[in-house]
Amino acid sequence: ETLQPHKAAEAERFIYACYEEMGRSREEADARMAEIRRELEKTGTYVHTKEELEHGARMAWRNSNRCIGRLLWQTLDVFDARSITDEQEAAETLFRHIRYATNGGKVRSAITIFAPDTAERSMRIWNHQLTRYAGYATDRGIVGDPASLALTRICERLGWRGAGTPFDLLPVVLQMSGRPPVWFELPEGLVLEVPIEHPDIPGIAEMNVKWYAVPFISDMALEIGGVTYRAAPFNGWYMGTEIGARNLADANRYNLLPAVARLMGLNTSANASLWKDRALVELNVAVLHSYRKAGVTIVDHHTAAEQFMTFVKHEKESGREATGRWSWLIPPLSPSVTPIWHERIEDRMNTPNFLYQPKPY
Ligand code: HEM
Ligand code: NRG
Repeated sequence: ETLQPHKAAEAERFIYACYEEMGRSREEADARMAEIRRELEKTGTYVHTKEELEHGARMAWRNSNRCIGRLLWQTLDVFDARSITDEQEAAETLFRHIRYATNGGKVRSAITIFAPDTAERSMRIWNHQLTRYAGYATDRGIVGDPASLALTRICERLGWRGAGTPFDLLPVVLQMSGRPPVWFELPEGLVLEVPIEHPDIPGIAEMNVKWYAVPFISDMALEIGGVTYRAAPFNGWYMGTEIGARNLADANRYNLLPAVARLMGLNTSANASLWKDRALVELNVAVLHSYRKAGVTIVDHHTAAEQFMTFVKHEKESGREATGRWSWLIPPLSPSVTPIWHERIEDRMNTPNFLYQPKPY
């Protein structure tokens, strides 16, 4: 096995850090490393214990430099799905995760971890998120989420047909190694959605815009101690600006700022009227108001930024230095009004972590 020296080194760095954080003795870590070395020699890989998997996933969240929500890294619930080799069972496991995390709106952070790429059979999830809206190119322009154009076409080639509304939930597409991809429609009623309305601009509700309650990132690889889990979908809850300042506002997404500005009676012909800025604020007010009214967990960017500063402080107190990518941590609305704007933070990559991986399609 040519990968073994690298893998042993990665395993060693993870095991000693993990066991120390879990309050295990040096002897326990030594014994575990000896066992891992024997397993590596015999099989070329090694299998994490449940607690290594659980703490490793939490460390990966803690090390996610682009994430502002890391204060709560220790609260991540970890579901072990490493024994699943069947698409149907995998789909049901994903639906269970969605139901557990959504929790009627009181969102719980969770991750489901499928077999690593070293397993006899491993899986890839083709979707970027478990729940996302389809995007269709029509003669009258794009309907739905332009970010989903490519995956939507692929789903259609696989035989899926959406209703053609701007908010059709895509099916989940799963591929086991050595097999063709299989798609599963999300069960009716599984995905909680929030109609967007504004506390005092009635026209906003009439736009009939909605968003799903919970983001489930499903295309990143989870790397723990030299082992790569390519299907490890995770979720927390939304920060309002992700929806109000990006998904609904970006010109190449739902592009709602001109419509909101018109509802507000703003002069959209003069940049200097700041119509985009004013519409952006009200759209974000609407998102936070709507999620709150629907009883769905969401955090505003000011609170999230304060929580992030607390995370940085806790890390220092724990003898670690928080790392982060400033350009992602500052929110896309009023960034200089949050404490992160005035902070210096090092963008160093620690492991365990979540990594981008090549698209399977
Ligand atoms: C990125 C907030 C939970 C891992 C982000 C971003 C935000 C955010 C605002 C930037 C997204 C963007 O600009 O597209 C939160 C909040 C959470 C939370 C409010 C509430 C609990 C989690 C959890 C994990 C996680 C549970 C993993 C276990 C990540 C990763 C990224 C990220 C890996 C980078 C994604 C990418 O590069 O596209 N988070 N997060 N976050 N978060 Fe969190
Ligand atoms: N901006 C994306 C979601 C990225 C991850 N954000 C989180 N993650 N909040 C969007 O759908 O708008 N999380 O695990 O909670």
